[in-house]
Amino acid sequence: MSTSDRVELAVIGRQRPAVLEALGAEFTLHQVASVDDVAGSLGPAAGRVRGALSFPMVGFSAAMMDALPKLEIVTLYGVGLERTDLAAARERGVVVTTTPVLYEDVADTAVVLAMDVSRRITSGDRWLRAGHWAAGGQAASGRRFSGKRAGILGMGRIGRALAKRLEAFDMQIGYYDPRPAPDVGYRLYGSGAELARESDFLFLCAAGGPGTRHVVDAETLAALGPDGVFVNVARGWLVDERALVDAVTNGTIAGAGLDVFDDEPNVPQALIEMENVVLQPHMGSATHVTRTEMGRLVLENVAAWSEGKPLVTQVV
Ligand code: 8YV
Repeated sequence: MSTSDRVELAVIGRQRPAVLEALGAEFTLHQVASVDDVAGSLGPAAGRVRGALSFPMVGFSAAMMDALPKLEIVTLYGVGLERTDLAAARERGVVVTTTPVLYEDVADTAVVLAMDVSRRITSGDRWLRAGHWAAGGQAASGRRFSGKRAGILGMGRIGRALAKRLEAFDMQIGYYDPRPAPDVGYRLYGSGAELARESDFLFLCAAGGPGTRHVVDAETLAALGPDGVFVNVARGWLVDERALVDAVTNGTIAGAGLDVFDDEPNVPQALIEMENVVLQPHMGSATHVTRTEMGRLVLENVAAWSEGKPLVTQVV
């Protein structure tokens, strides 16, 4: 195939170098400089691009699809679909794929954050490094994790993987999900606030689709109470972040473990300065094995599409 016959793909964001290298051997890749102006970013290539790589946090809007009239496939490096217009994709005959191999790692991250906050691991580390132990200080005790009451908001694949782990810690598990999951056998509560009232640890694992903004609000945090720990491995906008800042500052809740934020990568300064909060830069799925698998799925889906074979992990 001559260079001019090569299929052209648009690349959104900083995709995995190994994925770009593998695709670059076969396809012509165009990095999109601005997702707000895909057509302007790509110039005449916009009319030739037939596939695109994106991330869930950017997604793929109808306007982005309109900028690429020959688009046939969007591959997302991740699983969140909230910023990808699936209806618009269906209308245009564009297929969308994700990388559904990250649930176990995200569940692990939720456990780590909850244990870190309750057993003061990161703050103890900071305290030791600052020389307080060597200077004769007495580190503060933490809160027990095992055997406590865990509330899971969102009993999807991450929620289920998390529950399995929490059972091993002898936790009493309850959940809230607008779509009940009778097969799990855990107690279903009528609302997030009701669940929070009966929980020592409240885990947010829900998908961030339409109508989910601020599902954890001041009322839910107040219901969790001054001994409660809140963990978010889902999406930042599911929580009223201002109410969360107030809750950890005022002792309305005991602490929080947060992997996601409302306006990533910007994290409220108040959270950064708080001792009873553990922060992660959206790393829930970031293990070598999972990220490699995610990259492999992107490549396999693009290869299947270009060869006219069934896609590996198609959602639309
Ligand atoms: C990924 C995510 O880490 O899958 C998702 O929806 O938010 C994360 O697991 C992210 O897509 C990679 O940047």
